[in-house]
Amino acid sequence: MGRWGFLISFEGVEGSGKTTLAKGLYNRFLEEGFKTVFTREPGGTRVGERIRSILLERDFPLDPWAEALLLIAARRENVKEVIYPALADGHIVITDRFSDSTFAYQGYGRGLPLKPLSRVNKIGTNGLKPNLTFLVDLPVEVGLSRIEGRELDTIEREELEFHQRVREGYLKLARRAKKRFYVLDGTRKREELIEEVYNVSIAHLEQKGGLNKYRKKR
Ligand code: Z5A
Repeated sequence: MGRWGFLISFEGVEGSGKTTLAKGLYNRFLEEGFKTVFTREPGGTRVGERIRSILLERDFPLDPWAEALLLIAARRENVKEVIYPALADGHIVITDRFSDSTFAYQGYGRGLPLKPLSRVNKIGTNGLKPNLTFLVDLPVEVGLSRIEGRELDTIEREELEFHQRVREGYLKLARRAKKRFYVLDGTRKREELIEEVYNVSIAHLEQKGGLNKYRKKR
């Protein structure tokens, strides 16, 4: 277990800036000589990217459980092929979305019951949970206005109330797991946010085995 790495997830509604922050943190870690891997959900593997296209580029309705099961299947592949091997090799793994997305979107957004969703999700994750989750919170109108003008995917085209339920759901999840979640105000400047995300991550890594454990050998 001495070599076991550290898993950081980024969560938030559309246009919250979580991808910008996740990639910003990843690049900063690389510059500082940390062993780090970036992945995203749905995606991260060949099957995951195909599932992503099915879900986000579809123009046909899909049963909410079918949607959840496809997302969890993609997660299982990502955990098995990318996340778990990198953690076993002592890397810091940064994932743009993870299980909390399923609870927020399919649970709170689509209305699927959380308990069974959580049980099925456990098969996808093999019980793996992030060590640290950044929730980038902001009013959904602000997030949606940031992505205006680009071609919207199937979930982005959902009604405003759906996105509001997702935002509220995320905030409930964060209140329930205060130790793991760090909530950021996504309306702030991105440079400031990247700095904060980096400093908070460093503090957690120091507590969990010290920084040298995660540095590349020179
Ligand atoms: N989904 C799900 O339902 N269930 C699940 O279990 C999982 C996913 C895993 C794809 O996710 C979809 O999958 C998603 C949920 C669903 N819903 N949809 N659609 P995704 O993460 O790939 O897609 P997304 O949420 O739509 O991401 P996004 O639109 O790329 O947004 P973002 O990652 O939050 O933001 P960004 O790309 O970093 O930034 C958006 C824009 O804002 C961009 O122009 C930036 O330059 C700008 N930006 C970023 N930060 C700032 C700040 N601080 N100020 C001003 N402007 C900023």
